[in-house]
Amino acid sequence: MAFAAVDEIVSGHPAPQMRPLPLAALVEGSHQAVSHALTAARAPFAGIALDRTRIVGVVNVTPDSFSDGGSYLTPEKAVRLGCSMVRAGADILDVGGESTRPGATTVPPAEEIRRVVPVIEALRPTGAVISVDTRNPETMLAAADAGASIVNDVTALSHSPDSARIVAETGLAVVLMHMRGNPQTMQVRPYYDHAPSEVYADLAVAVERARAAGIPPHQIIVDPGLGFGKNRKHNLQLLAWLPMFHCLGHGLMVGASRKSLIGHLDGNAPVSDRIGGSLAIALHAVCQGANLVRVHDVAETRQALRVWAALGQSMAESVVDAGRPPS
Ligand code: PT1
Repeated sequence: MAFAAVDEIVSGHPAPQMRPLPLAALVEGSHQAVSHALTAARAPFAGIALDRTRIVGVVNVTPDSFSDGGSYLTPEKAVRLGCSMVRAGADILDVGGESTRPGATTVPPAEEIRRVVPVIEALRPTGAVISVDTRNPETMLAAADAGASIVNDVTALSHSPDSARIVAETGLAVVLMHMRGNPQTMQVRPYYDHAPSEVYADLAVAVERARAAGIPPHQIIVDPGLGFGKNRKHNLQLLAWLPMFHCLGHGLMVGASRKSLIGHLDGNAPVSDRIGGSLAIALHAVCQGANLVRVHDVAETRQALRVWAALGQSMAESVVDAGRPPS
């Protein structure tokens, strides 16, 4: 992955200003810290090399999950789904026992543990890296014991004062996702002066909290949290400003799969008809350097990413060919 150009962002009202920055300016004093954060190679995350975009498959063990109407509630079905995702090319399986989609109801940690632990244990032999989608420290601990190596927390470790310590002590890697509000109320008139700058600032605070708790920097991934306290304009703005998030100096995850954002852009298409839009956003995220894409449709995403990578390779070779004298 490479950058072709860099813009400098200067805070301002109503929106920050962008101005093109000569690449040479990146090595100068005042830009050095941010340019290092932007360009330093990302170390492996939970043992996974981030040399290309990796696929995170969503395994819901919830009766009210938005995308599959709860058909994966039973552990057996969830395990079967997870195994098929591994065969289809998922690098990570994200197992969740509490839906966080807009309007979802909360699940007590004991019930959440009852749902996710057997599934994590059963998925371990597949060799996939397991992530647990939870905001509860009790569940993080139980999942770590069961074999998970990543915590994906939609509250960016802010739900409990114990979370960051538990992640640090267990040696789990973590995804810090941005949410404004909580799943019950977050979609009630979300407001930002400029969503990308505010989400960026909130994530910087979350990263600082995680680092202060002793979580190693390379074990921290950030995620702007599409659909979590954001309307259609905010979501699209975040997607347009994705590259800025690399300046946090951490790997970047994007999750847009089957979300209502896609319905809003395509005549209220129902959840079952959002694969095309999901792939379009996944490819956009890849082009903006996303390290992880969180998806339901692993086989389709894998194919799109492979074809896209081959096209990118061929484009690069064509440029080289064009610059060479005819032989
Ligand atoms: C996500 C994510 C997640 N999304 C991470 N974890 C969900 N790291 C759960 C809608 O508008 O993007 N990143 N865990 C699912 N959440 C939603 C949100 C589902 C909004 C649907 C919508 O339809």
